[in-house]
Amino acid sequence: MRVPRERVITDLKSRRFMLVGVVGKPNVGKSTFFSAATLKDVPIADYPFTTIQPNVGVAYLRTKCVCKEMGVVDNPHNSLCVNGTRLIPVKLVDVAGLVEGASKGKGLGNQFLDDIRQADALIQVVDASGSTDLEGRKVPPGSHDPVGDVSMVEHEFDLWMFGLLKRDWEKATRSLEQTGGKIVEHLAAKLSGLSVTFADVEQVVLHLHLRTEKPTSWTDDQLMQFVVETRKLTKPSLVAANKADLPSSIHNIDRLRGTNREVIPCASEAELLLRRAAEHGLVDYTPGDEKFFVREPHKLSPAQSNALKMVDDRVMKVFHGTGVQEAINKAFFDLLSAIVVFPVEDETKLTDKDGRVLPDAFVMKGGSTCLDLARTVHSELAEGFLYAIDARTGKRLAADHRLSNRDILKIVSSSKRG
Ligand SMILES: Nc1nc2c(ncn2[C@@H]2O[C@H](COP(=O)(O)OP(=O)(O)OP(=O)(O)O)[C@@H](O)[C@H]2O)c(=O)[nH]1
Ligand SMILES: [Mg+2]
Repeated sequence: MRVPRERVITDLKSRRFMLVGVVGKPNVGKSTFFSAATLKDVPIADYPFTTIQPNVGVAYLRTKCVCKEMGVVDNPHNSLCVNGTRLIPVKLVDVAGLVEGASKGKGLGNQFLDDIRQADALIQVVDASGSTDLEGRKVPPGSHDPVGDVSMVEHEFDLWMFGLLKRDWEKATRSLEQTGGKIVEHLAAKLSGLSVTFADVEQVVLHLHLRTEKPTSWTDDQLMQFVVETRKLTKPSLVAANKADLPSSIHNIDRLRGTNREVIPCASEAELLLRRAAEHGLVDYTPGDEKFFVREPHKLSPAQSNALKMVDDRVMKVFHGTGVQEAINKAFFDLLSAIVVFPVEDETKLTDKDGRVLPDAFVMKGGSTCLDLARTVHSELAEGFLYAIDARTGKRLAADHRLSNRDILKIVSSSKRG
């Protein structure tokens, strides 16, 4: 099927949308993953530091639509529905590669780290085939061990956050103790640009039993522990074990799994090829499918035929998918406990004001409330919020009612848009 190229999210800077960052050392396939997921043309090349400025784009979350359950034929507006599978826009950012020493300015230095400050979760792309060294230079496949790459990237992130806090640590903590200031507030203010909240800091400090009344006593090790736990909490990540189509990857994928991280075998180049072939009507393929179908084999050139056969033999038959969509879905649904909610204006017909059936699907953070949904739809709806109606049960729900995955809701508001 064809996923349209037009942008369904126009306001990419809006914080209404969760953001997932695609990170990793140079030359592992981050931009290929990003391009496959967003169909945005971005520079891809087999040398390090191809990407310098971040690329932001729209990918899709794949989930079962509610149309079949509700017995309706839908007419989506902000998303797509393909035979009962909803594809909902989400935001992805592809950034420059990170090398050891980046936190001290090596490679492109802190630029990369700045670009993922706002990310809610990270997909760390790894060259599982071991055909790039620690700095992303080409080496014979299988000659580099990718296991260490994962911890290198995490450690650089930690060193950067540590440096941010350490810069004025002595002075700031002394002054807090003298004036009765709160260390949790200080840390939250320092890290607010990284989407770290007061509640996040409080949780980590409590968990580590750090002495809040005497921050001058914290050792560097304790501050580093704080940083590590804060990263894990606020930038949860998974590993996309990329270049899985290369034979040397198989063994490394198991070894990466041995590090107790969520690891998804990935073949970004294969996904890009399938998405482009689908766009040109050559194959039937919806992102996340386990198989693809060639429409008219006789119309393919020998090169196209060979490329598709390779994808089938080395990727689809081995891994049952390219892993790109799975990584995106897992980042949102597992790491961020995201839910999908369907707002409607008429809770009996499941339509919007233009009569479109199940027009919108929104991806929201787990734990979001009816009022959060109103805010997501429109700020005016939230200002005049009265109650919501559950389209399945007809029940009224209060502002603080927590939403469930696949809820279909009408927001009743005193504002004009209600
Ligand atoms: N075999 C194989 N090669 C891939 C795959 N994905 C990417 N590549 C190749 O890896 C090289 C690097 O790809 P990029 O997407 O530019 O990598 P990057 O991580 O964005 O690189 P920087 O921007 O330089 O950090 C290119 O030659 C890609 O064609 C894959 O799934 N399989
Ligand atoms: Mg790149």
